[in-house]
Amino acid sequence: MSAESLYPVQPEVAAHTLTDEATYKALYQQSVVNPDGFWREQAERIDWIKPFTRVKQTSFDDHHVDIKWFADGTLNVSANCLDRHLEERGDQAAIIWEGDDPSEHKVITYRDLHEQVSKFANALRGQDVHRGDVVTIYMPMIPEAAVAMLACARVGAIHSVVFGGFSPEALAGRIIDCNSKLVITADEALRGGKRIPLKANVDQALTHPETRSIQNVIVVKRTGGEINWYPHRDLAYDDLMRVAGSVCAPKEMGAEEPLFILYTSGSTGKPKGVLHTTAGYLVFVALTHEKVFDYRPGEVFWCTADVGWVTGHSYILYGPLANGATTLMYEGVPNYPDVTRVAKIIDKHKVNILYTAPTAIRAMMAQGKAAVEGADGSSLRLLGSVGEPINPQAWHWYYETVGQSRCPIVDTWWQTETGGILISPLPGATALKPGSATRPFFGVVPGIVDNQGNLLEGVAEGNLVILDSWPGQMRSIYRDHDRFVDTYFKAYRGMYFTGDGARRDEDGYYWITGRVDDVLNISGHRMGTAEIESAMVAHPKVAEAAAVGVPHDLKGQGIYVYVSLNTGEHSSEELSQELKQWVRHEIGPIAVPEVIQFAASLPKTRSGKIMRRILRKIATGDYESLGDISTLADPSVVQDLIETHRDLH
Ligand code: 6R9
Repeated sequence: MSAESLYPVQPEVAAHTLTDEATYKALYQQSVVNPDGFWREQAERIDWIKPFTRVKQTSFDDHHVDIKWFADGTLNVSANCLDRHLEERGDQAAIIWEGDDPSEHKVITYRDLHEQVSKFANALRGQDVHRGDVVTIYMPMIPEAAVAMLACARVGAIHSVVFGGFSPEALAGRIIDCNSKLVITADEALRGGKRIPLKANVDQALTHPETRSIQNVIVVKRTGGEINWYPHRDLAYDDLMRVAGSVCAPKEMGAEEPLFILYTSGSTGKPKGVLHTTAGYLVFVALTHEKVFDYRPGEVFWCTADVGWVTGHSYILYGPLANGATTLMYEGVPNYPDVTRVAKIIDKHKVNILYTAPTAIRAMMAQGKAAVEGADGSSLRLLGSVGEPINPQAWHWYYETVGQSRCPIVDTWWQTETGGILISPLPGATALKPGSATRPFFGVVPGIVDNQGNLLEGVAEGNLVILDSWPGQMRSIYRDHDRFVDTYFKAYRGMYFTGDGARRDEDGYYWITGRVDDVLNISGHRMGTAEIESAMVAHPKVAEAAAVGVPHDLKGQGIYVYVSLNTGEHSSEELSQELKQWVRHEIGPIAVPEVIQFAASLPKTRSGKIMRRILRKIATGDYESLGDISTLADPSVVQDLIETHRDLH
């Protein structure tokens, strides 16, 4: 590592930090030597109804993976995010909402939010929604999405938020998998000036015969656009709120009762319902939000994620609100109406901490300095990155152009499964290296193993595993504990396998090298190649499909799909367009392939396995290093693929 790419902690940052280098080292040591003691103390940051006596009861043994934290304590998440702040900061902004249209914004105080959540929680009870019921939330980025999530937590219902960009098909699949009782949606979403027909998508999803578990659909009016109304099923949010009482006792929940399910893509099969529970999750997101962002009371924190992803759950909603912070929620997209929007929002609301994704940074960077044209930016103190590895070029641009070379960048590595940040710099403690997520958070013990599962010491590169549990860890896959164990604990026995590759350097810093499984990362969103392939082969003309990732300047990765057609079908540009539309319909816009290459057949081993390694190389035009192709059932397939690729490009 050359000296010029090391950014030591700046003196002004060190002078004000909550956690300096010595504190980090001492606390980290304590957290891994005596996790019980460390987490017992950290758990005091939240309010318990009944205090816990047991702290950590966890086993990564693949015969009985079992993860429990603070198990005999009771609490309520919404009371922790709202009620307990009323006395001290009832009139402080809990949510600053910025509309898609720059002329629209709202400030919601803790008192307002508490009242809305209490009312909506009463409304949910009125619709017979109680502890353990699953509620699907398919919403735009509007405050009512936060109200809906917190109201579920208040009555003990489990929310399953489905990103508003998913198609009716994908929504139906997620409703069916968790047997959800209720859907909360809006008439339409607004993003980048475009309307997205959420209610119509719900209507279509619910035509699926297996979605009969749904009793009602609650509809928030966002745009006032025209929608169909089914009186036996649909309820207007405003009508419910008008009559709901504003006093609602929070349900006393066990520490290990479910808080939410969030579907995420894996390397095989359909999306997994990642299950998070109550106390451990809340302690972990509150602690990471405070320490990683060095958050101080009164500051404005802006996480640009959508609440449909885990980043939105943990760092728009639960972490900040548990800490009594002011969280900014933005309805739109970073480049609407133009590339200066992010900088304008920062100035307008005096944002102190910005947490965004490399894909958004690259999109701004593509416009050079135009992204900050006319902006002041002096409120900013800290920058964060999440979702995919940040390339050093984007890091430097972010640091210099957005952060004015004053603001540290925390490159935070974590996953839907981990609940919160696991590897990240702490701004006052960690010298930065562009492109490295640096060091583990308190209580987190990463390891690097080779393909045989041997733990590697010192400088090493291999598969990233975590050796012991942390409170924010997922507990199971909803109603499929065996799949949970198979997916995460079988590859390397006794360890949690992340699916990522990583390198550890001479300073003990971690560099995430990307997924080592068949999961793609498109603009920071996870997409399983298996999901794209199964959508493709569902098309009547398609015989077989294989999806691989190719480097993409803005998205990080783009999707490249090889398709072989049924006998009698012929490839054409029209069919290629039709198949792209098909995937959009089956999964959603994020899954639409960049390129479809038709192929007479795909390269397979004699046992019938598709050799993706070869397909990846051909997709990037790297024909020279295909490696050994003699194990293929029919090596001549490769030449055909190369020729078609040449013609396409
Ligand atoms: C929080 C989130 C998880 C996957 C993860 C990894 C990639 C996330 C990263 C990063 C390098 C970072 N990832 N943060 N890679 N550096 N700072 O994104 O969750 O949607 O589940 O994705 O994203 O590959 O395994 P999720």
